[in-house]
Amino acid sequence: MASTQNRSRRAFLERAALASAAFTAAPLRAQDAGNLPSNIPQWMKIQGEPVNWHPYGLPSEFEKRVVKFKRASVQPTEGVSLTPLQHLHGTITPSGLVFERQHGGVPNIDPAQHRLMLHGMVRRPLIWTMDDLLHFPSVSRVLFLECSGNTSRDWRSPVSKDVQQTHGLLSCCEWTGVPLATLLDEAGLQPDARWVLAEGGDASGHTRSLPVEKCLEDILVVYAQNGEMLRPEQGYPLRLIVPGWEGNVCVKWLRRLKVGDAPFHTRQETSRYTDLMPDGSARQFSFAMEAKSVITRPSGGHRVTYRGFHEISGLAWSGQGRIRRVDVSTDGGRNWREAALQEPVLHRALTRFRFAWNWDGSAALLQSRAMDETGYVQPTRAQMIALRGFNSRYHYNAIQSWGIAASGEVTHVQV
Ligand SMILES: Nc1nc2c(c(=O)[nH]1)N[C@H]1C(S)=C(S)[C@@H](COP(=O)(O)O)O[C@H]1N2
Ligand SMILES: [Mo]
Repeated sequence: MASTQNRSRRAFLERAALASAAFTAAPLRAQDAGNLPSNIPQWMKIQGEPVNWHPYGLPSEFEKRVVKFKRASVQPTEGVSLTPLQHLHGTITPSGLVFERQHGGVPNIDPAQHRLMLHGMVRRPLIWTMDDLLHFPSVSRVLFLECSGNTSRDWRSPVSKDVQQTHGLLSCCEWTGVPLATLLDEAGLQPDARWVLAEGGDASGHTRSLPVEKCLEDILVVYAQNGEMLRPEQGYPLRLIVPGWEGNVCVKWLRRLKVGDAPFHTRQETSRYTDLMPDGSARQFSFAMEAKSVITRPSGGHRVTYRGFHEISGLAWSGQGRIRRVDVSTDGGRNWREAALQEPVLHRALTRFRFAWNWDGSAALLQSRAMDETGYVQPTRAQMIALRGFNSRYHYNAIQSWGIAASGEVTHVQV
């Protein structure tokens, strides 16, 4: 059985290799021809740029299009800029491409002047310097960060053109810092402590309440991202990372934690970041990001240029745990087949999936469907609308569709 599968897979790949060889050779521009085999290219004939040309390395000048996209907003300091998921590989978002959601601009904080205060229902209120925090036992975890407003722009109709615009409020980094539990333990929680208020040090007065169980379970107070100190946009010098929960509670430029016996009902958890339901009631404290996935290649704005083998590739994630399985459909959800997951599949991190596809040149409808380890299955758009209606702004996680025309053009469609 296995060997039959291997044989047919090999035959498929051989066919695919032939097909792609026939279609991918890019047309030559006259000025390039001298650099192609069997000539010696220009860049082998002279010395290259000096060692340490950029003491802080930069991407190649040929990658200039791989940038964040700032969505139009009323004020320059309020709004979002989105991660270019269509250009990324693997699962880690380079620090310079992590999406931004700013409510009051990016403060420029001198870490020597930054303090973290912990007070309220604790036995011993404390204030730490950055240096103090760097001396606590540290942990590193790879975790996704997703704004709960991600994908909600297209709730009513497919206005976004590409995956950067549909799903770009999503990133995944290795974060390093101190477990919040360690800091709470230092101060000593009083017996009635139930909620912790986190306050950011930007001009927006960003504050959110977090249940004490989650604070003790896995919330991190982080100072580093992908091996270096946080970027200013991501909360330098200190922020919360709340594994699997909406980005809004990952308070940046963290300056104060206050322990109480009830939630604090701040602006960001009453007027905003609540979910209006079809019956007119509103869900509050809907923290967890439910399982979701999206195909990033091919995706909106791409063009499939040849018949034959293509690797469909995308990302899956769940705030409730590990991704267990991703299915891919090329016919709008009539038939599903299981995609391969890139190991290791990490808890509450992005997971890369891949699916071998032979495009026959006819119109197709690509979809992916994630299932997490709790057994939760990503809903269809119809299920999502039936449950949530059209008046909500957060936590849209329905299956995404990309239409492929016979011309190879890929567009955002909704089914
Ligand atoms: N202090 C502060 N924290 C904040 C915000 C903010 O504007 N100010 N925005 C929140 C929102 S809505 C999200 S989605 C995440 C985004 O984190 P990022 O900008 O690092 O991607 O930060 C959250 N933390
Ligand atoms: Mo957000």
